Amino acid sequence: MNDAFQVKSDPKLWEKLGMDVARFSGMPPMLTNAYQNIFLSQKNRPEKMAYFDDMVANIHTGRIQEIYDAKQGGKPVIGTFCVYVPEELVVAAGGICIGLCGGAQGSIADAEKILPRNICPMVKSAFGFKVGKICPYFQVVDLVYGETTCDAKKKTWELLDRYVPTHVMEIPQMKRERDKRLWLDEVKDFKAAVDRIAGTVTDFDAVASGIRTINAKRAALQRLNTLRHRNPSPISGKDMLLIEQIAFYDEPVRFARKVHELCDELEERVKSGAAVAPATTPRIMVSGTPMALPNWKLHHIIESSGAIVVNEESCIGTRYYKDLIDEGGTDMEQQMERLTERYMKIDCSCFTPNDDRITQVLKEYEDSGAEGVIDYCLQFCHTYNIEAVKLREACEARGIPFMAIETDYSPDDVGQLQTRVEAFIEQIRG
Ligand code: BJ8
Repeated sequence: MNDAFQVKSDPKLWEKLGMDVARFSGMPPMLTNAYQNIFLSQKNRPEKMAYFDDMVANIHTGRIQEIYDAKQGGKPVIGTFCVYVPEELVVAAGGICIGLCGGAQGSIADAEKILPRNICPMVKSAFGFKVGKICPYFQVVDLVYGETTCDAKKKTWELLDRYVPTHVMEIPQMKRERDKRLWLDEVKDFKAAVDRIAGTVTDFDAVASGIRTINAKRAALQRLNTLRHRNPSPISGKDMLLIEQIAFYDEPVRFARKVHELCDELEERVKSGAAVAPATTPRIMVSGTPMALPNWKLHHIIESSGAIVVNEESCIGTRYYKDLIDEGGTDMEQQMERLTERYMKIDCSCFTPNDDRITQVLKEYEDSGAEGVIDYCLQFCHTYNIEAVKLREACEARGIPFMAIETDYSPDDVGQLQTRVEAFIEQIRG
């Protein structure tokens, strides 16, 4: 345990961002405590995790200051809620793209003063952060870009627009040729909107550079995910999830460099046999809805129950980095088409049919050397919840142990989930 670790505070900066400083001041100590218990209590962590610990220590200060300074320098800062919004085009315009999905219970009461209670906790958490003025990222963005992936999101954006300018990108729900054309137009509209805020028109070279930068970030995560699949695992599932979460707010070039430094260390660990758990530890793959910061609930339950998480088939996971954009486009039109083609491969359950996702889950199960799948569904997410039926059938047909859970951010069901996870691990152990 590292008692010196502390999530830092900067009330003056928060004041400048128009936050509810008095209320937010309680957040860093709470996060410090949770981080020490969940992450720093782990044994034999890779040394290069120090950078990512530091990113958490600076989550409300140093990184916010960087973004604030960039904004003062005229760079556009855009918040997003979904991996369908192409961050390459924000980077191409010299801007910063921040994932704003909410993963905390603390902002849900703020949201429930306005929104119905029986909707997805991720939507409520994000909305509550803005309404309560208790998220520095929400306060620093110029505008947010939502999408039409699910009903809870698309209707919430209409209300969110009262608090922060909210643009909405239409994501088709099928992948036919006419849907692809619609999507291409949406991507072009997005580029125009970003360019307007940046006061520029990004040209071919700038877009090529944005694509290279984000491809490099995704490639670094691919390398890391391949290394974490080794048995015995050189890194815990919790640390991997944390890195996947940090990917949504760190500066992309620095982030990729730090991920590669960690990979270099993991390669050494693999050679020397240094691991975070013995090779006999039950290996679990998690699939399903994303886990936004600081949602570490399921991973902590699984890894405290004697198993290790070896893959996240999730948007904060492989769905974010499994595909790269073809860099061979020779004019702007081709670049946009190739970018759109890559985004069309994201297999979110908002699509119908979405059988590619079932195939992908089975592939990742094989690649990761997992011994069971836990499908994670946030409460009231109907598309993932119903898609779990097909996923269960596909897993059971192949003899893959499968468990579906539906939960939210509240600690109330932790005991019950722990019991179910322990029984599942026993089933894997045979
Ligand atoms: S591409 S998974 S990031 S939409 S969990 S808010 S769908 S009710 S998050 Fe997602 Fe984009 Fe799809 Fe990925 Fe709605 Fe479901 Fe909540 Fe969801």
